[in-house]
Amino acid sequence: MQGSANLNLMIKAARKAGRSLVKDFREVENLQVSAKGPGDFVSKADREAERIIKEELRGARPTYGWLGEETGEEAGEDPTRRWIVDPLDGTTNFLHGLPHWAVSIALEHKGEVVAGVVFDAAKDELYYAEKGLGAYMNESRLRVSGRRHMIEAIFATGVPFGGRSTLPATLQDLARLMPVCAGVRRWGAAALDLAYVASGRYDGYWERGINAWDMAAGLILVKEAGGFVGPVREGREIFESGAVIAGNAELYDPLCKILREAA
Ligand code: LIP
Repeated sequence: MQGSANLNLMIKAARKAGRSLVKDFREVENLQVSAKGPGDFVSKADREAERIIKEELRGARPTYGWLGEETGEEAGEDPTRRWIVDPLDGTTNFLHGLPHWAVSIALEHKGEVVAGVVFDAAKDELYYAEKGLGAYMNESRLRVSGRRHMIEAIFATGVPFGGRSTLPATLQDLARLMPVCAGVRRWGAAALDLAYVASGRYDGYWERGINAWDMAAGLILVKEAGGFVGPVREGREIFESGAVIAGNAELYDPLCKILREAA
């Protein structure tokens, strides 16, 4: 795919941050056995990845706004464009030496995500999409799955941890969905859950209580791969409500029905 200059810039930044994280990830694997554990080290790795991305993106496009997990929100001279960045999605996996985490970078224009990059650096899988140009993983075009029956479908979600208020609703979702599908996975990285819906590995995904930076890039991957995305509660904004549903063309509606009834 011949992407725009902005997409190429995002890919360059994601690869650079990914290289730094892969180096740190090897160290984290060693630190598991230390008494102190890898907590502080991982926070540093996370912040360093955001610094690298910010330097690349803001260096090249100084007028764009910024929303990053580590450094928060900064308005830009151009109020119509902003980067939405999670330098390390799946931090808990990274911390525990589990190779399932990603760099996530999105570009929003006039409130709509127009380009997204999710880089799974540990597996060297680069997912990217641009509005109207399709979604890709490395060189291959992505399509959502063609499964039509809930009972054959695998869905992903995130189960809230650490006393988060969205836990009861998520448990209710699971109680309603699990008996009628082939399984639910909880792998701990929303950006990759969405990338896996885009690539047809999962048939759908939903999660409550997540942030714009966890999902922004993944949402355009799903849409450009022929899938659908929407809020858990009809009429709400996805980013503002922090609750999202994504699915292939056949199962998005039945999934929404189950989750919205539960809500
Ligand atoms: C995480 C998500 C994960 C979700 C967690 C958290 P982080 O992002 O990707 O799927 O369940 O609540 O938001 O904190 O690793 O960037």
